[in-house]
Amino acid sequence: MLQISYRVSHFFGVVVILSISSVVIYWKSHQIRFTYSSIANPTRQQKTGIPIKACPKKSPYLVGPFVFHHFIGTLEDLNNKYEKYRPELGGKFKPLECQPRQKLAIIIPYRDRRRHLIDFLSHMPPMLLRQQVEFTIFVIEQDSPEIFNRALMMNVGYLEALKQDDYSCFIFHDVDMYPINDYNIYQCSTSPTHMAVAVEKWKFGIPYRAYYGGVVAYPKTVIEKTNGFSNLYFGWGGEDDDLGSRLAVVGLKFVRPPAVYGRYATPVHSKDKGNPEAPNRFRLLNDAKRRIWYDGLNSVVYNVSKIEKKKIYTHIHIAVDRQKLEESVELKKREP
Ligand code: UD2
Ligand code: MN
Repeated sequence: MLQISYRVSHFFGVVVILSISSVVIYWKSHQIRFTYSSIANPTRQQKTGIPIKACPKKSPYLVGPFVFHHFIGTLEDLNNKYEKYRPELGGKFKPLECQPRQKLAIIIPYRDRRRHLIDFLSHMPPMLLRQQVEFTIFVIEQDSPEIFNRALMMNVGYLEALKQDDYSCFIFHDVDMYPINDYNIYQCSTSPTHMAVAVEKWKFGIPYRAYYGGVVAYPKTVIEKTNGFSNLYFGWGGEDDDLGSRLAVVGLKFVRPPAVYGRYATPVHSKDKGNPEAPNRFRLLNDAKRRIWYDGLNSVVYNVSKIEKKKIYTHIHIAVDRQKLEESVELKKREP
């Protein structure tokens, strides 16, 4: 990409300076600079200080299908791999060649999946940079010993990310799902989007039509409308269907990318010890539509035990008191 800039110079002769990335012409009191930059060396444009244009609607760097590989190495190796993209502390990545259109927070409900997390952190940034997206990955880890609660970690991730920056788009993401086509763009439209439509563990399909698990993208406005997500699904299952019910209550429909784009690799894994099937999930689902007004962002309670701003992502540790949380939801329900 070629950029041209002009400024007044204190030098009065005629000089032409050539370098690999730029040509600078000094003529009388004028300085004209022609700069060439490419995504392969994204730091150049930052140094020039030239104001950059809005990113195009479609990134020129997309490659279509690509393969998921396990990463052999440590988090430290990944830090080095991404140094050239100069993420801000906490892992805020920005395309350096243009001004992104949205600020994306990727929220990962998490506990004790280090191998999956390293694979995620290895796999995602290159794709997101090709998509010219500004993004931060937030890993929201629920402290032990309470039973894992995925949707609760989604609420917490949303609230905590907004304390860090004014994100406009939120993608809630399983740590063990890896997109394998970069035309599946990690941005929000005005509608909520279910992105995982061709999932390897279901032979690159979905288990049922209304399925809403794995990866969903919500603009901030939609999360406000649905009062976030339910706080009450402790254990595996049900919470994804609950998300779908909330949308119906506020009169919204989710959209999906075409199946050729919404493809995800999903490594086989066993069930986690701290996440047994939620025994009350069918009962909760039965009144999901009524609970939306009092079970969500307006009744969530939690404590942040630690925030770690790592080089390439932000790791937030959360302590949950189930009894307090359930009481808070109950109190909200009784409010006139
Ligand atoms: C399915 C859904 C998932 C969710 C879940 C039911 C797919 C592809 N995914 O996933 O979206 O609805 O069923 O709750 O259909 N996690 C941890 N540590 C734990 C437990 C869970 O990090 O101890 C996180 C992690 O991000 C994981 C996600 O929660 O990817 C979903 O849990 P899972 O992978 O055990 O459930 P799975 O694969 O059946
Ligand atoms: Mn899984």
